[in-house]
Amino acid sequence: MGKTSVIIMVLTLTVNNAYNYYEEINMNTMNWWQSSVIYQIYPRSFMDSNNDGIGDLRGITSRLDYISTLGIDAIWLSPVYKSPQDDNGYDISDYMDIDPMFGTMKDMIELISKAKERGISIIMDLVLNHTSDEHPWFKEAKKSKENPYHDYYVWVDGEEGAVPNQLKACFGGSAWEWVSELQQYYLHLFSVRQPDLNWENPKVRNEIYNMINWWIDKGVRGFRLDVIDLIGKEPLKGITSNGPHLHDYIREMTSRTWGQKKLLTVGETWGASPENAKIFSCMDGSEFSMVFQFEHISLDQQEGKEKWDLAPIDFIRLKEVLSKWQIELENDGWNSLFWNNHDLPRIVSRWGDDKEYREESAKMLATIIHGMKGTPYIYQGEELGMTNVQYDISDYKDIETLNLYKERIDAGYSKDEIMESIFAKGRDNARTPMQWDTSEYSGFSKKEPWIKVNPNYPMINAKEQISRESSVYNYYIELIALRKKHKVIRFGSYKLLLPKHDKLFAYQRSYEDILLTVICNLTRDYVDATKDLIKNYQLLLCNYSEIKDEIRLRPYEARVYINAK
Ligand code: TEU
Ligand code: CA
Repeated sequence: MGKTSVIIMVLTLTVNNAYNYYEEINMNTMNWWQSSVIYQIYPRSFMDSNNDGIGDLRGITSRLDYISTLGIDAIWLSPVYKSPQDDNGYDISDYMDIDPMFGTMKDMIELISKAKERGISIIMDLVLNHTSDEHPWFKEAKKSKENPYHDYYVWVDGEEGAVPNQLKACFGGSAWEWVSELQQYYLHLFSVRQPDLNWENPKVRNEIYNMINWWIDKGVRGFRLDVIDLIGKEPLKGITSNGPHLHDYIREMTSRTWGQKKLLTVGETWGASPENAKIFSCMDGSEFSMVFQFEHISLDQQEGKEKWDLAPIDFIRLKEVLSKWQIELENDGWNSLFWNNHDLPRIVSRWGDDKEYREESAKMLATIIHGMKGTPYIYQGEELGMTNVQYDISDYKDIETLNLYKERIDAGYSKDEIMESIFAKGRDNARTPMQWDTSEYSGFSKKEPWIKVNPNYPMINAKEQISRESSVYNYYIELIALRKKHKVIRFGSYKLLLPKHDKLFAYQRSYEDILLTVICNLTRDYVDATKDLIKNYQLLLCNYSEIKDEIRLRPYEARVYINAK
């Protein structure tokens, strides 16, 4: 054992504050976020402290012990800035204030410091592609073409009714909105109430960098950057993601803000290829720590169509895609690892079995991700195996879902067909209140929440799972602890085993002389694993309580082996 590792070991034993611990590792071998596991919180659905039916900052602070027990290093908070909430906070009207719905700046500072006491960092969500239409910049910009803020947004002269081009907004309809007072259109790649910022304007960039530095000074330890691959857009040429100046803007932003500060930065990049992701997550620190790529997440939709156009998942493709990202970013760049976020359906309902084998399949899917190299993200409730919902259309709140419903009714789809898509892919699946216990409204609030609670909360809730050793929650604790314990999980190389097997996802990790093998049964069938995969190995983890048949995997069984030495 080298001197360095001795120092690190002593530090882990004696220093409770994870900050110092990671600083120490930093100097020697790696970045703190390469050994970290991140927990995403969607504040309006996590915990309501003042019983108005909406989750808030003090609610989060009150549940820090729950998060800390999981073994989490950092929390990514979806936006809590001042916002008219047209898109649940992804429409910001003041980047430097907290929305009263979520609390106050004092509550935010308290959350940062209470989290820090537990060695947990706070990662803020930065929405820099667009603002709310109620942002003072946009209110000014709309006043006249001469207004100093006019050029903060993207405007095109034109005639009413003749949009500049066919660009579509993500939430339906044209991406261009007419303002008759100015005889101009403005660009909105999302809702009409989310006008796109003009990144070509250096004043916009300056304002943004100042704001970011202001948050860094408040003690946040990183940022998730919303749809950041869109900021280099050239809409009149039809270019939205990966525009020609994208990397210039990101490098400038990095050097003017978090550059030398050892923060975790993760860009949301729906359009990233591995080649591009290597640039975004280049280890020289010139851009981000990592990006969220969505190739695996987009596999169950019809090619060239929208996410609502459902297609069955092809497990061989899933294995190919995840393996490609593991291998491509092995030496250059860094992967994020995730199944879920606030925009995605619950993974157990999506590619597991949320009925008979809910716990087994939730744990199996977790094992796939948590055995890989990268930084894992857990979305609130995933650690309980929370499931999708099927509500009446009048109970949905998400702007994307509601617009889709109208658009497809108008286009002649049947109601059943549309609801099938919403049940499978709607964003509200992820946004139902956190299920804490069996009391009314699942212990999330004492008042009726802003969105209905999933009716299965009496069965699926944190209180029950904390108390039961075999729960999904306790399995996540084990997975996180394994990552911390074994270098091979954090840094080992990756090799897909049985690439053509359509039921098993098996891979091997290796680091120095240590070999780790993960074998997961993706189906509800019994499957015989080939004997030699596990010869001379010892079992580290399994999602069933005991193994009677070494060779045969039960429905959704997951096993992690390490080579015996
Ligand atoms: O999401 C980007 C985005 O493109 C999503 O809207 C996604 O495409 C959609 O859910 C899939 O159809 C980010 C945020 O994560 C999302 O919550 C925001 O609504 C969006 O940006 C606009 O800020
Ligand atoms: Ca509240």
